[in-house]
Amino acid sequence: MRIIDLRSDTITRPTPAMRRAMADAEVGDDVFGEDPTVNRLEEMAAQRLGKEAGLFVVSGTMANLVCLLTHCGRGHEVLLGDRSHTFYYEQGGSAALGGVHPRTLPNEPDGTLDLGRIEAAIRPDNIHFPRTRLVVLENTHNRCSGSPLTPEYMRAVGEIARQHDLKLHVDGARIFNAAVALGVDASDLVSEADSVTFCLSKGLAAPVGSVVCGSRDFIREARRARKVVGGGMRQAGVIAAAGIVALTEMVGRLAEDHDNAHRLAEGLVDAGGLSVDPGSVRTNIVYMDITRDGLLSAHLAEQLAGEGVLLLPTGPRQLRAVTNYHIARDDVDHASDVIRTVLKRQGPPGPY
Ligand code: TLP
Repeated sequence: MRIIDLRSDTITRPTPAMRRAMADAEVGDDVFGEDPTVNRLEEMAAQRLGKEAGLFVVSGTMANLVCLLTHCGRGHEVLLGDRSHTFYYEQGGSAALGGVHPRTLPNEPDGTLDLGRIEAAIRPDNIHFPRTRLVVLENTHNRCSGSPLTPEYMRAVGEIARQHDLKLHVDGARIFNAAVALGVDASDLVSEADSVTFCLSKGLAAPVGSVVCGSRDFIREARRARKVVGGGMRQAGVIAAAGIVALTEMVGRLAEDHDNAHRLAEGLVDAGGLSVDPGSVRTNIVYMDITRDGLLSAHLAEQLAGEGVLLLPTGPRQLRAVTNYHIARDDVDHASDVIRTVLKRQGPPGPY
């Protein structure tokens, strides 16, 4: 059966060039700072994002955790979106391991946080209050249609943070998708950020890894945080080598994923039983809300899987599709045909 896996861009497998680079990688002990391939990746990543230094970590979750632990101490408050990955999907790691107090603000549909709400949430100095220390933004915003946040918006938040002596962290798991969608340099999106993380293992198709970027001093401290969470790796050049290929060869093709995502959304606009808004699809993520009475996402996903189309249920009545390196235009057309056919087969809702 033809399988079209749209559950995530994390499913991407390394390219032949990555596998060759991995086999040939020069390595050393990275905890001693002696892996030349890791060092090269860290330098390249920092340079791409306009920061002084980088730190290679195993995952986006570890990248965000290490940054929050580095910026914040116990009892410090962090302002972040109620739909942000850091709040929603990371087990509350910074609270569990670092005693960091999360304060959520509502994400707007485009992934931003209202500037007035950010300012209003910053605590004055008062013995009753935790100390506000950090603001977290996510770009692109996964649970907000994969929206890219503009350089102007990012700078506006950076300015508020600076005025109030706060730090700004950017979860840029898909920052290169944002840069490509907006036609800007990724460094323009994070010029105000004290730390930024991005994933090599999503749309860029590397098998493992994320990079944290920031000032030299920040990265020195972040390296300690990575070690205490067990993230000190040894001959990690074997995986960093794939990351170098990801950064140099895979950014340019992301526009293709964005076109395909838009095409998928367009193809589903009038599929009965689903609500999809192509206007909200700016990058590689498409959300579909089920409008058919009584139909649940788990059930629909199971039926689609039976026909070879894999989607991710992201709520009881919501599904997500993420286009990626392995998905061609023709796959998208086939997937929307399958989704339409399976929806037709559901028939009218039964009595409840
Ligand atoms: N997101 C995954 C799932 O966890 C939902 C996905 O399939 O989209 N920040 C953002 C914005 C992310 O989307 C993700 C992964 C992470 C951080 C965490 O990265 P990993 O999975 O490498 O820990």
